[in-house]
Amino acid sequence: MYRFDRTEYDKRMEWYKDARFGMFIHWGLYAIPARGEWIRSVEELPKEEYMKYFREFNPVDFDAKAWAKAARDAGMKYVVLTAKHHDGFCLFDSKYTDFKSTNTKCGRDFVLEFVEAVRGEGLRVGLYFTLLDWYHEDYPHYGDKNHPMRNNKAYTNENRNFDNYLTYMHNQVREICTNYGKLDILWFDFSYDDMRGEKWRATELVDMVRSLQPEVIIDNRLEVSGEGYGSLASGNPMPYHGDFVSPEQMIPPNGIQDVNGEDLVWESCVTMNNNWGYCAEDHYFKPASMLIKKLVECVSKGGNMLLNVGPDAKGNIPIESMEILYEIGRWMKKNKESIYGCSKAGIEKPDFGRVTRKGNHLYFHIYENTIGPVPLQGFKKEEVKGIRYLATGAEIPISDSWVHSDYPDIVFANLGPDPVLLDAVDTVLDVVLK
Ligand code: H79
Repeated sequence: MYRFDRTEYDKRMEWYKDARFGMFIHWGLYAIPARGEWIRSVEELPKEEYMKYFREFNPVDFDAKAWAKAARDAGMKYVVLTAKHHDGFCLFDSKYTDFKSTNTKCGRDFVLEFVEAVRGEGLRVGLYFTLLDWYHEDYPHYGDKNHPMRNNKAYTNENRNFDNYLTYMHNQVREICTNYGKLDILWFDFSYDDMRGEKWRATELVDMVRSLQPEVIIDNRLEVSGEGYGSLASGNPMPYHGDFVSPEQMIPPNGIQDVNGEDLVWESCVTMNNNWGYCAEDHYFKPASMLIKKLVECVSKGGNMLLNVGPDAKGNIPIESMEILYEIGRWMKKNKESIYGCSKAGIEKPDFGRVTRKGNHLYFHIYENTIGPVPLQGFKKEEVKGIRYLATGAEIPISDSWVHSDYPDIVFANLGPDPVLLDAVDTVLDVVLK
């Protein structure tokens, strides 16, 4: 019988809840055609056609240290790399397949280089591993009738032995949990239709993972991927319950709670443009200021943000992404205290922005000008020890400018000559309570 150990759980989740901000990296053969990571399925490419990218793959600029440094400079605390995506191509030296990076021209184990570089920057390291496999002969290609993988001409084998596939998949998970040192996160993707839970032999899989990596944090996609939050939320945790909920390309409107209304741990994974894998034509990047706001939104709702980059075929993170990371990093250097270790403020979201909280610090993120002094609501005037600009430590004096004759109970911050420009993110007030 499985018993959920709350103490153990809280202990292993501690660093992760404090971290709040991580980098997702989608990278593989699909960087060469440069039309996103779903290309083989969406364009129904037969195996032979996709193999051309396997023969060509030679990311001469690959530099795991550069990726890790970009993440650290952006203020991210952990990095998750696609060890294997749905196309089945392994960025690690699996002994169970030939379809791996060590068998390409470059002959490198990118997962090995990655984990070492990420740890070298003092960051936590995670591996993404998909449960699907479009390369393996025994993977049953599926889908509801509207799904592009239904009757996909690229996958024609009929005599599949799914158990065979599961053994293969479990063997590979054992490899990544054995050969690459301590992993902080295992990010499984994804369950669908009736392919969930024990269909993946999930209890056995998680037992194995935990025996090899006792402290690893696992997402909830062995159970669910967007169809509800999983069994931890339902109050009846299965042995393979996820450690965190994994909303994709969305930020939950009210954070995420279990059946008893208790806050759950969650992480929104988000792309910078509209693709996970490198897409040469997709220049529709969100501005850095918007992504900073989204990060603050996640934290203010008690969650993490995992922000994606899709390096190109040579191994470079796209210049647009580097610029965004740089901008976010500049902001994080000044304002990280309002992110790390922070969570919900427990007060109503103000019109002009959002609030995060850590202990007796309320961090007011002010995104737009109010007319006149900014009303800071959600606490009493008598409770305030002081107000500072988070970035500089400059005092916002406790003075008459706080008092508005019509609203004697509300604290107003007089930002004086520093206007908050439209779309600005750099006015963060640190309200210290007694
Ligand atoms: O790895 C990223 C995605 O490739 C993966 N999860 C994130 C983290 C993912 N796999 N499946 N899904 C997400 C959901 C299915 C999306 C699809 Fe489609 C909609 C598949 C087909 C239609 C988007 C549009 C992808 C291809 C076409």
